[in-house]
Amino acid sequence: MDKNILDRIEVLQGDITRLDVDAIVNAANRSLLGGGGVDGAIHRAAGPDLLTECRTIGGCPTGEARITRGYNLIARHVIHTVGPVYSGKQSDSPLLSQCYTNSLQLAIDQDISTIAFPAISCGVYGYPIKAACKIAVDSTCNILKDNRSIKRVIFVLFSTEDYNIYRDYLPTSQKKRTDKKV
Ligand code: AR6
Repeated sequence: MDKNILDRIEVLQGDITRLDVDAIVNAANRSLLGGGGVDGAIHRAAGPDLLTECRTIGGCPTGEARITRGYNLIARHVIHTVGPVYSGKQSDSPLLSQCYTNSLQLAIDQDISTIAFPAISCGVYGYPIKAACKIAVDSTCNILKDNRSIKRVIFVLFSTEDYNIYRDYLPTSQKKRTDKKV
């Protein structure tokens, strides 16, 4: 992988709601009206105004992304995307890839230069973390290779096990930057 691309990618272990970035990505459901997991954590941290804005959007199809303000979050924006429910079919992987590419494209369109992703679909939606990690990193690198406006992409993993999978997938040059916790 191109060093210029990898220099803009980090892996952190911790709570995505605490990050100081232009946008954090939410692993939402199609209603965009909140739920459990990272979605619940983001709504709790952002406060009720986030739900009020989400109600005006009218939902989001799987693989697409929508943007709102961040309200009480440190992050200025939330990009809500809807991952696939893992089915083991070939259609899962392009849909998960679209979550990353559509979120990044939205960030580019909105002049967002720092963005953090959770492991979309890897909780309640059951996507195997190793396969999802490869899709997340490869899809992101594909966008970054043609783009200069995104300065920093952070993959935030809740568990040590998931964090180690991402760290192992990224090349050695990146590992020195991945030993932080938030
Ligand atoms: N920071 C970072 N990662 C987190 C956090 C956090 N605060 N909390 C959980 N994770 P999930 P999905 C990780 O289930 O699989 C919701 O109800 C978690 O460990 O949040 O896309 C929505 O409303 C896991 O690795 O999202 C949908 O109905 C990852 O975030 C449904 O769940 C994603 O787990 C979406 O399911």
